[in-house]
Amino acid sequence: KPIVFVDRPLPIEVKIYLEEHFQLDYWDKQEKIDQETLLLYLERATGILTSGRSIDERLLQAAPQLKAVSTISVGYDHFDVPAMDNYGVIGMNTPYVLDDTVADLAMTLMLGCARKVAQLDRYVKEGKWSFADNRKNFGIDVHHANLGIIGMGRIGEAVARRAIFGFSMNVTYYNRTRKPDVEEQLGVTYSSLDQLLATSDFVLLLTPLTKETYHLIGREQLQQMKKTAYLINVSRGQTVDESALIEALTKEWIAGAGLDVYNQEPVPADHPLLQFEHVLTLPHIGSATEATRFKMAMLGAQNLYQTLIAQTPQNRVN
Ligand code: 8YV
Repeated sequence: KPIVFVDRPLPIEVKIYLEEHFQLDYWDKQEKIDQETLLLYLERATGILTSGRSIDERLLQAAPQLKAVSTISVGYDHFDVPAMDNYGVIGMNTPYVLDDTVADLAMTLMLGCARKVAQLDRYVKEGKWSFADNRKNFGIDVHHANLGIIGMGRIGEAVARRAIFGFSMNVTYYNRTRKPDVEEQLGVTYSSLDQLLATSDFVLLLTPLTKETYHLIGREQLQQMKKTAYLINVSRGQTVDESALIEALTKEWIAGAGLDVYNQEPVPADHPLLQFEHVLTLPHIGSATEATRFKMAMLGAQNLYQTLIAQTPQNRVN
């Protein structure tokens, strides 16, 4: 049986599935793998199942038998794809199975920002509820508001469906390529990035992290947004220039932000972004429901089977 290095704990069913087909080097401990064990596992691995490990030149050099790496995530910005191509290593990800779950979280952040959910939860629990000043508790409407989606992939479509059919929102999108079929099916409108920023009440980031999308939202873009608008990020932290965002929040260029992702994760407790009342923060849980994380782990395992045993790769990224 080919050897697969698994660098994280898996649901038992997924482990059993993998053991039917592979010999496992299985690191399921909470603490980080030590260098010696890592090098030993890499030395003999034909496949790797991971979720955020950098697959770079250094790792590829240490893994002479490696043929395939499967990530339990849809994002694969931790893959150095050109280097993997050079070493003849196939990369795979887990699309589709998380679309609805991530879309649900995007709606959660939007609604949470609009109706000040976290702020007001603290307010009630801290015994501050009084009728005298309840105007401060007023939010803004999500229904019929303008939503601008940056990155119209499968998750973007899932959000657009919720926004249009559930909340009667007007949805515009900006994407590398135009999607006429999605426009027709869902009634979304294509727009330039400038136009989207200037007209949206919620600007939602859903792009993968690439050289082109790194710091896509910076000072200039934040200044283009409405003063009443919220920035929502469920993609990758690096699509936003965080110091520009801090400036925008301080100078009130925008109304607030809903963030699931950050430049550095976990976010350090003293990070300036955490000091703002009107920034809703979550710990990168876009796809984190029991059911979806299970499907993602199983698909990650099946991807290795398809490539290494069945020789019919699926969900390839290179
Ligand atoms: C991952 C994610 O599951 O799929 C992605 O790209 O960001 C998450 O859903 C996360 O990286 C942990 O595995």
